[in-house]
Amino acid sequence: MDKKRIAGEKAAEFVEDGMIVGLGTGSTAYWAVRRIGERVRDGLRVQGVPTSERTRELALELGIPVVSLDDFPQLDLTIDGADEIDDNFHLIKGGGGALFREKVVALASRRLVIVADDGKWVGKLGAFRLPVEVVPFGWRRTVRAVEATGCRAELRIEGTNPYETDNGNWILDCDFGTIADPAGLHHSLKRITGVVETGLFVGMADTVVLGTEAGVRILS
Ligand code: ABF
Repeated sequence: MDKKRIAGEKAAEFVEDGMIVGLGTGSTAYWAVRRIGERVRDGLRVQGVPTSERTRELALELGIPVVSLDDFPQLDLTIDGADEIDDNFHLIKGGGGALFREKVVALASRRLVIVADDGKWVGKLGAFRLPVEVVPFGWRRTVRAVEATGCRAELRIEGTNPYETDNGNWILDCDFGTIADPAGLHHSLKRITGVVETGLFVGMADTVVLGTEAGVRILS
């Protein structure tokens, strides 16, 4: 059973004619975007706001009309993936390096639908290292300040260079262990000069579509 695929394709059914839809990043959201593309070819009229350059390319390839968030600041629905989902629907996102734009698009949406395989469903967040987007200037000082909040932070490397986000920033992958207070940790990190955004999406997800061996589970 392709859990990612059944979750993504099921979530694509939430898209209604005339909607402006946030298009997520990652291998699970891929299936939702792909299905939306098929429905567009069947006559569905939607406009898409991608959460990353690579999703933008995919959407254009699939014939989904792409618009900018600045022209369409209020979205009806965003479908996106996650790295971890806890019992309160708090998320860790950003394994794909797109957390900043994903959060901006999600915040602009009336409804955030998260698609994932059931391996992402965890009791407590933190087994997955928390991605934190930081400004390259002064990043070593920023690392020290981030680590002072209680983690081991590692600069994400791609090839031989720091991974660069669509926004020209870098990512720290931070091991906090189990995260008991996602909201508190997010705010502690956001107070650090040099931190742009964290991969903690607290209280943002409205619906979770999980792919399981037994089929799709829709949780709200
Ligand atoms: C994206 O989806 C990221 O926020 C997250 O890291 C990723 C999960 O990727 P996948 O669906 O490929 O497991 O939204």
